[in-house]
Amino acid sequence: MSLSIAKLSTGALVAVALSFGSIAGHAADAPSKADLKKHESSPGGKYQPRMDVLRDEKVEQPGSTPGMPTLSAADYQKANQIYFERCAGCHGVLRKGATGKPLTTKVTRENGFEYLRDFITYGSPGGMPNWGDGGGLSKAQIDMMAAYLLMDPAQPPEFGMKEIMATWKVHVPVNKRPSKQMNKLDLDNLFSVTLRDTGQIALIDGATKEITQIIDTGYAVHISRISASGRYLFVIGRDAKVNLIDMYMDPPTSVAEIKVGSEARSVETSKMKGWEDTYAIAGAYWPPQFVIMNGDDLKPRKVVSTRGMTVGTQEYHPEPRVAAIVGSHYHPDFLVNVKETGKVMMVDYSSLKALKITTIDAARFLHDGGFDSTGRYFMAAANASNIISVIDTKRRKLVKNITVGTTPHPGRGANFNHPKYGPVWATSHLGDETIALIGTDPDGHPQYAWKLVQSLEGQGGGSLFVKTHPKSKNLYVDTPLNPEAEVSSSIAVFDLNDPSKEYEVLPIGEWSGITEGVRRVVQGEYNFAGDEVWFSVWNSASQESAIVIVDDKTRKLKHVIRDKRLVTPTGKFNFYNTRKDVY
Ligand code: DHE
Repeated sequence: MSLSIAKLSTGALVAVALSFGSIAGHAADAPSKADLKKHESSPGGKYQPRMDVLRDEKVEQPGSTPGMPTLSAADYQKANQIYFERCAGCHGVLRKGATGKPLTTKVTRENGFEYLRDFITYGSPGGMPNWGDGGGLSKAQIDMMAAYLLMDPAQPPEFGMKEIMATWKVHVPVNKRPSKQMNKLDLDNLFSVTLRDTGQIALIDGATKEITQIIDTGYAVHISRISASGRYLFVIGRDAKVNLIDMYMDPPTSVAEIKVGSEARSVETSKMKGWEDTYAIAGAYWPPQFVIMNGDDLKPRKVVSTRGMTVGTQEYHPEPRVAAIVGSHYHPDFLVNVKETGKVMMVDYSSLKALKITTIDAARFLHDGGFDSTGRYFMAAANASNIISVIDTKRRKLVKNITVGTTPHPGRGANFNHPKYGPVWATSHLGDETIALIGTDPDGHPQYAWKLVQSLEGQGGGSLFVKTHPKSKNLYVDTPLNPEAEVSSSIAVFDLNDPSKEYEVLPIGEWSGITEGVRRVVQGEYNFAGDEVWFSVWNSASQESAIVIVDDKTRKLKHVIRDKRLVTPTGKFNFYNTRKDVY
């Protein structure tokens, strides 16, 4: 096919003379049907970031390049939407590569239209899913995407202080707020529950199990974090909107909001002694940056870009996303996981005017993570590198990169005292059935510290979260992204007196009483007392979902919360456990 076509539209493409001879050449490299199926259904494949918010932002269409196709304005926007929704998570917003390969014009133009079209259609054994052949895109859409990739990449807008300020709203100023708690809520045993698809959170009382309030937050709301004093609840949406909710008001009220970018996933608050509630921080996927704000009204104070060099090969990365952020208990530091460069930025917030950042080389593709039981060591999962990086927050140093199973995904992980190895921290994996236990006690058990001391075998891959509690003898492992319905709707529970003992399966989906939908069971969360563990039964927005509560001692069903306001509940954040890093 000659690419010297001035303008292609979805319809027009069909009329373009395509050279099927060369396609046949590529088709010989196409993976087998069995492989295609594998890519479609792999848990890792399902769990890639979607830039759903950026997708809807209008971007300027790049000018045409001689010899290269160009799309009509309408098709360009359509292609752009598909790219942000389905491709940018792996290949990067600017197409410079992330966990997926770069798709710069240098690469795409070298390969040409037909190659791209085949590649998109069939995928590759390297992990790219097949988008054709029932993989989600029509032939016309694939042609459009092949042409789109030959054009210069779209450049979504930056979001600097001016844009951030323009979104900042204080609904109730600090001096108009109460000085003590005016409601009767038990703030230690309250849960903030993500209602993903309605862009809301539900506050649920731990004792009565009643929804006390629904609060509007950002789009496809992601996580909640609680300030060190327990007064403020921070919630972040995928649209990078942060809501600050004052839990002293009656009823609790969103007193301020702000947008820190176009796409985001993480928010945290200052936890160091003497700095409680002083600052909040939110990290963005786009633009690649984090923003430090006042803890009581979200006034933005400092915007810091994360663009820079990768660990190892030290190549420039133009869009390293901010993943998990934790607040240090040893220094006035935020620890910011920068995904694509593989660096943990320890941001000393004691002086915002002379910001000191200790940049630690960890491993590429940092995602989630949490503290060990002492709160000193940050265990960060570099998921696509199969590594847990251990950072000593006291000495501001990397302790070790530990290789675990395929695609670790701990959430914040789980800490317990192992009968043989002493204190350990656990993570499960998206890509295999194992649960990795890492020794975390360099003083009491130096021979096991920072080693993968045991690998338990769970129900299967597709796990996202593990959970236990200092008072519990159980370790719960979810598998919401496992392709088997029976596995994704149940939980494996291990006995911590003897972790090598066969796990028990709790049929949480069945216990919910809901019979429709996939009933994905996700993210265990303990109550304040540590004697109940709550699981979400996550169905699509048009179906019923629930929260199932298990009695931790007996592992028996204790209660089911079914309420029509409980739409797509996913993350649950007990106020006490979240603020004190109990997990
Ligand atoms: Fe999450 C935490 C990113 C999909 C539920 N998720 C996180 C964190 C990041 C992240 C960076 C850590 C925040 C922190 O600690 O500061 N999540 C992403 C993605 O990029 C991804 C893969 C795709 C996307 O486009 O967002 C993604 N996450 C999901 C889901 O599909 C889940 C299961 C359901 C949902 O609500 O969207 C989900 N993520 C969660 C939860 C946490 C989380 C419940 C907090 C766990 C905790 O215990 O702290």
